[in-house]
Amino acid sequence: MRWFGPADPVPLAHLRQAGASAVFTSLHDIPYGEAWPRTAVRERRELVEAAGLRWTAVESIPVHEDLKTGRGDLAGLLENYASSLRAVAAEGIRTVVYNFMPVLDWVRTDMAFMLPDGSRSMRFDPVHFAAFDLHALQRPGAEYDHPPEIREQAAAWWGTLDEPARQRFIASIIDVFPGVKWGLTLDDIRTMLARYEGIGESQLLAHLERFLDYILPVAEEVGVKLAIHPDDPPFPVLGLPRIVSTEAQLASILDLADSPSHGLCFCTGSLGARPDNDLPAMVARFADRLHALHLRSTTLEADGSFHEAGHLDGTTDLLAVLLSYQKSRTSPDSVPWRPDHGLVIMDDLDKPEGITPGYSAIGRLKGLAEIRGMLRAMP
Ligand code: CS2
Ligand code: MN
Repeated sequence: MRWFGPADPVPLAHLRQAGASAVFTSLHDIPYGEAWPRTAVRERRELVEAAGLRWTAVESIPVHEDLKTGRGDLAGLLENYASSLRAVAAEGIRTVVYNFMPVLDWVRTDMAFMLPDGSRSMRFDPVHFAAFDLHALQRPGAEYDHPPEIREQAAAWWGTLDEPARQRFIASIIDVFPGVKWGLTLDDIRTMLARYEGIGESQLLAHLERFLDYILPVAEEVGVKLAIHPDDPPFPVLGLPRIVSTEAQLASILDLADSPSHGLCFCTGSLGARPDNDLPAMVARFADRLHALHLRSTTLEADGSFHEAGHLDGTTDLLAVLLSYQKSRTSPDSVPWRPDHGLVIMDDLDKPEGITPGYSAIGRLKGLAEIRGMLRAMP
């Protein structure tokens, strides 16, 4: 299970009671780009172990924006990242998840989407996202990125929101980074976007390659496996380049380096939001390069929207993914996995403030139980 540290409203004891034996966690209080001191890693590890769990994967050591844009003190940032890797390795943690998504981590347009049974889910609607881009952010050139009929519907929908509703909607898009609250404003996002001026996919891929060239030798030396997390959603947003969304892109990334430390965090939730991603086939193709698994399902809607589904429901067939993985993997190394997100159900519905978006207690417990059941029953 994922744990957001001592400030997480879901305590370690509850994760253990839910059936978890280990956690994915991070030192969320350390600003992006700074080196992690080994003592801080050790204290966190001891906290996890005192609760009867293991710290099996670091999610994430975030990659600073300057490394993605290629501007700033790159040498210092690379060395800090390397020293964080040394610190976690010295404490016995061998898997590190990261992503290379420009500006934003994952994006949804509705954080409280009601399903027919009263559960709450998170949804992405291209019309609402266009409203954000065109009317809230007012990004120059945004009109070229949304088809005319979407633009029309976006304008109409934006017109139905009063000012407080607009502010709530904006906050739910720009300030949802895992485990931290930065209080970003629209102007901050505009500044961050401007740094990507002139950076297309090939440039971003080159920046990833520069990062890997420096970091992989260190990772190999200390025995850490890096796992890059896919883009969520897996298509370009806000005119930004995306390089971790499709099977072809995953293959290009793996081709950047032939290193046992270089692999993927296969997130079925993120990748499954694209109908052309054939997840059982992808898992078979990359089986020996998967260093972490995030398991979750998504329901694709007819109009291009999608929402997060229960782990056994939705468009993604998780059992087919797991069977394909089992059949194709030849490496004897075990891979850390976790349920990625969960619905908000039952008692959690009454505590909206106490839930980290995506990381409810009971909905994830249900997902974990379903996945453990599948694994136990698999041949
Ligand atoms: C996670 C990502 O909550 C989620 O969807 O899977 O936020 C993930 O932790 C990061 O992108 C990995 O760097
Ligand atoms: Mn994920």
